[in-house]
Amino acid sequence: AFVENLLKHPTFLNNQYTTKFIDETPELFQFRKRRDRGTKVLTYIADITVNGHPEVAGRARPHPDLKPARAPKLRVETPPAGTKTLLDEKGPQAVADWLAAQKQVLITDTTMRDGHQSLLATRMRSIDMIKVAPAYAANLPQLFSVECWGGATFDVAYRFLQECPWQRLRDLRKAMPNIMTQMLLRGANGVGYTNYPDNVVQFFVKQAAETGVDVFRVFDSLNWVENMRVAMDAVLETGKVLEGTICYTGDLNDPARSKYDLKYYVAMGKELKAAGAHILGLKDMAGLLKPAAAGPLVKALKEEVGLPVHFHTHDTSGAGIATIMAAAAAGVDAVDAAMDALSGNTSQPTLGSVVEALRHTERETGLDISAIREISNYWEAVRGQYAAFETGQQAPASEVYLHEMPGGQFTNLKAQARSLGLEERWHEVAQTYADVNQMFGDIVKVTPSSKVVGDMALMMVSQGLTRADVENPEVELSFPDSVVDMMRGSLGQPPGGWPAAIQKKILKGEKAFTDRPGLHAAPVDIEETRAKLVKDLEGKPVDDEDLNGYLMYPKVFLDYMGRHRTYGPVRVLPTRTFFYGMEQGEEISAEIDPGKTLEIRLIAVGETQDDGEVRVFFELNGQPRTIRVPDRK
Ligand code: BTN
Ligand code: 3PY
Ligand code: ZN
Repeated sequence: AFVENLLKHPTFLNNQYTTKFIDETPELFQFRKRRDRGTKVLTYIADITVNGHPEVAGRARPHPDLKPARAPKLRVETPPAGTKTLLDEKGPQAVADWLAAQKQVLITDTTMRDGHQSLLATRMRSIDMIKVAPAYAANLPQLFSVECWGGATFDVAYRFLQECPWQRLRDLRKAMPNIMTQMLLRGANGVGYTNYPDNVVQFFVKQAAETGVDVFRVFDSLNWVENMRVAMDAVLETGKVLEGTICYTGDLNDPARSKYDLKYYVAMGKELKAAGAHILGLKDMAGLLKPAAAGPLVKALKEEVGLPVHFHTHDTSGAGIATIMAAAAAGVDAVDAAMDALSGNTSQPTLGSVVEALRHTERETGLDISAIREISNYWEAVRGQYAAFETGQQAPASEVYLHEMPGGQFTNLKAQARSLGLEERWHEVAQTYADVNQMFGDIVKVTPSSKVVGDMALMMVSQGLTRADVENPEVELSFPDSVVDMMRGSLGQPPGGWPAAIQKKILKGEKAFTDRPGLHAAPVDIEETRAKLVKDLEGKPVDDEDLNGYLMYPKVFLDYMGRHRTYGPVRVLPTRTFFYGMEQGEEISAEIDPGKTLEIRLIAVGETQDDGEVRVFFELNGQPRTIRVPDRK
């Protein structure tokens, strides 16, 4: 519907005309194009100033005294050699061998991916990352990697931030030439929520490597290695680092949760090694690995699998650093942490505190704590801009050991519960989530399987159903689509398969499959899809990055392109302007091309006219400009 409205929109019609004009008048190209983008960006600012941004309506506002975020000074002119230098010179196996040989614990900074995904609903904009990236390269060159791509950031960039995720990756890669970038890849689910055809996953991985990903952390939402192979093989083909990943769930030291025991994890680790993984990822997406279990687990994986181990956790319970210390004592090679200002609670443990906790021990990290503080201070000011997306989570909670929700899902599900009017019944949702997990056979819960469990839990709480009701063959129920699809086999197989009785009830006679979902999806004709997309975009050329965006998220991508046509490159706007527009007399600058700046001043906002439009008066690089936008309030 958005695209339909857009097609009828006067601004769009106007822009369409302009585009044709440009195409047919090549000598005007440079000049027209620049002016045109300026008008588009002014249209966006005018629209937000008049109508507000729907995403922040009714939410907390940034503190009025909030200082602009200033990136720290670079301590050296040329970034010193780092892990990326090693990867480029000697390849991924050399990186893994080097990692295994280090005495210090290596650190991955997750601030630009999981940090804001878990604390700010993934809403951090590229401009806030790119500004500080050179400080990482210059001042923290000893980092193992910077996790800055994948997971939920891909679709959120298009969907809510009106920016291209590929451009973010390219810009970050360029700004940190010496440190490896890292992404989270959901195996056959790519960066989406369903299983994609094999060749879509292959095409995506190839492009991600080309645009700038160095380390691929590949996992499967049911820990089914069979379903990870296509993605893992594709990574191996690129010559980048393959971090084959085990998702941790349950409680290793609890005899009552014996499904996921040491033997299980070691066997999976061996499968991943045999599949070609350079590094073994241990992904504790909910923060369930307790300190007393971390030692034995890391030790067993190191000794019996023989790959360097990279540990990822969430601090939801507050016990994250204790677990990291236990893992470090047991010989873990690398750990994830988030910069202090975006750490803790559902995010990663606190990077500076991990560094301090390990100082003066055998496993001291070698990172400069004052450089960390400066970068964290930058993030503190950035975080303030995103007040609208804060979740209000005040304290860590041991309740995570009950529900086992991943850090990235927790706040999301809470928001969903709120929108269904179930906010007051959150603890019931948590208990029901745990019940659903048991009903489904005690599964790994991580995107997308975690979403399925969440959907089922919300349905049960909102309809007042207990686990016994759901399991009762006498009670007729209609299940969420995602639940039916998972039981059908579309996300793959959990260890031991699905519990037969509940699967039968959910599928209502439909047959399930137990082989790899990729075998049920015909390959996509990539060039045919490109041709169709070019047509849908009225002749605009479609490169492989755009095509990959479309293949992962057709509707989200097209909506993004439609808005891009009207509003232009809004990624260049400061975050406050992007979400709140401008105030009368305010002046901002936005770098629209390297070295080319738009100086924008808002002069005044007119009254709403009889035709429902508002005129907004600007100065753009000193020239008066009037923009009309509809008053939608
Ligand atoms: C969204 O899709 O909700 C977020 C992206 C921005 C949408 C723009 S903001 C200005 C204009 N007004 C709206 O209601 N949507 C567009
Ligand atoms: C994601 O898949 O986005 C995750 O963060 C899983 O933990
Ligand atoms: Zn995580």
